[in-house]
Amino acid sequence: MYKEKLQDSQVWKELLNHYQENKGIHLREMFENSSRFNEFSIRDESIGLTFDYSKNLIDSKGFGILIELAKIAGIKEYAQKMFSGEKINWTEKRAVLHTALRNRSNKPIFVDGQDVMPQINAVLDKMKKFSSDLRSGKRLGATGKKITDIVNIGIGGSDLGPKMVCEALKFYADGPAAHFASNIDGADIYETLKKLNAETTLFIVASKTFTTLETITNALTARKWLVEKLGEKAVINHFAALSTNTQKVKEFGIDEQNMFEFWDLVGGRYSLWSAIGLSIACSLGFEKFKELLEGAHYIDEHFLNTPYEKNIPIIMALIGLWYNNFYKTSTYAVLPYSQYLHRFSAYLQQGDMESNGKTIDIDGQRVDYETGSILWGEPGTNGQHSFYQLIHQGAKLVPCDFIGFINPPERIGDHHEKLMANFFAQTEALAFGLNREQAVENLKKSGMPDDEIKKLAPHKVFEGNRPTNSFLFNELTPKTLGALIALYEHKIFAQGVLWRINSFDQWGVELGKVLAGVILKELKQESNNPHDCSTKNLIEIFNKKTDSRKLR
Ligand code: G6Q
Repeated sequence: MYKEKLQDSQVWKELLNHYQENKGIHLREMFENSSRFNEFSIRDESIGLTFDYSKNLIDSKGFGILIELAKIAGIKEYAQKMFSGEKINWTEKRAVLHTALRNRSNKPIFVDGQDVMPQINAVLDKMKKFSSDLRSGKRLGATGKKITDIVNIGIGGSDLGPKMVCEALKFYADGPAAHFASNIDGADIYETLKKLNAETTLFIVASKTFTTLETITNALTARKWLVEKLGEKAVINHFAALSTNTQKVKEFGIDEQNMFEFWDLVGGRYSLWSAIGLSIACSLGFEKFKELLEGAHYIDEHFLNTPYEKNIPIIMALIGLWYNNFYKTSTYAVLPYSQYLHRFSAYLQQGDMESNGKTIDIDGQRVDYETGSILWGEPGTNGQHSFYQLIHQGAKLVPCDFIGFINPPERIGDHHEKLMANFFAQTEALAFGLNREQAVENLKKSGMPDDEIKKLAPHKVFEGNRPTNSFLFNELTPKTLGALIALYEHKIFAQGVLWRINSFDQWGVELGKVLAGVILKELKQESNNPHDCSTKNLIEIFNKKTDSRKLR
């Protein structure tokens, strides 16, 4: 499917030469060109976004070669294949159609000769009815009370997306309160249930396969809790399922009326646009959920139709590759200057690292170049008071994405100006730093004696030249959030094409699902413990302790 190995291409060699020749150039020098912002930023009025990538270690020539690389990789051709339903997930022989879920144009998309849009629209209609009935009180609990709380029970792709979105758009939430239980640690569901009243709670069991150990264990615990309080008959009113597995859903006792289907053409980490988004629709209302889809669809069109040179996800992908493969950075940070986005980096961690944390290429060969980066981050300004130290003065280069909003959903005093003053100050300081003369000057002003200044000055120097992207949106709305998520999804896709890997399988995660099952039997002492001496001893120590545990 993918073209030649780019790393053997002439363009790659040109990039390498360009890197060798220019790696010493400081952003201070690059910014002597006062039109640099105009050259390296994109303003999209329709979605209300300024994407400023001028504070990167890239000049016009380097950018041109990177764009050439993207063209010879054929990113847009492969995007077309994805959007039109070709089975680009080659290890699982599946189409990759999260874009169909938000295909607001409703143009037919065919997989194996069948248009997938009617089934997608049918589920959206069902979600609309279910969520409005729940919110209006038309659909009640078993004892006739209105549902005030929903609990999404799922993990990984069936948890991180809806949880992140419900948190990000909490400001707009006017429906039942949304809770999330994911961890198999009993503490998660225990602490969730503790706060709830069975009569007014609806459980949404979100599992594509409906076999995931964590989810089924949590769902069974919730079911037991509900049955103890309201009796077996109440299950039908208090449980819904989001799944591809009708049989297993029925076995659990969930009414088919309350089952929302999705399909193998949707990967878990790309599924918040599907039935997996039901908790979003219940909490915010279906109209807001639709706006989220619209924002993503807008970016889908941008990705498909905008020339490479102005294509935001492609530029994001190329900048990421530039640092990952040439500067050999191993991580990048995503730093939202919005408390509402406090789960955004955790969400993206799965999107990026599960998609591109691969080493086998399309030819079945182990790659001899770097692939997926490690993504991490916390909302600003909290991060500033902890790990920013390393970003400013550490020995490692950590490229960062700063995400901010011009208007807050609600003005509270001058909080927002103070927040955004930090955003701008940080990106400026990271780029331009503080040289020795400036550091000495500052210390002199504080009245410090010269001999002390001499000792302290090196510690006060900031080298700068630390790259950042800035994403400045007008405001945080369902539409802009949808757009933001889709930008990263397509960035990840584009990097997968550049690295010639399959961004849409997850064999590493599948392994985890099998491993624990084997040891669980040993913890229950139903089978022998044939492990290495470390694992063996740990299991034995654990098993001895179990006897004295107080079981709930
Ligand atoms: C996502 C992964 C993974 C998956 C979870 C939950 O792309 O496949 O995170 O979403 O393992 O799986 P189920 O939805 O099948 O329970």
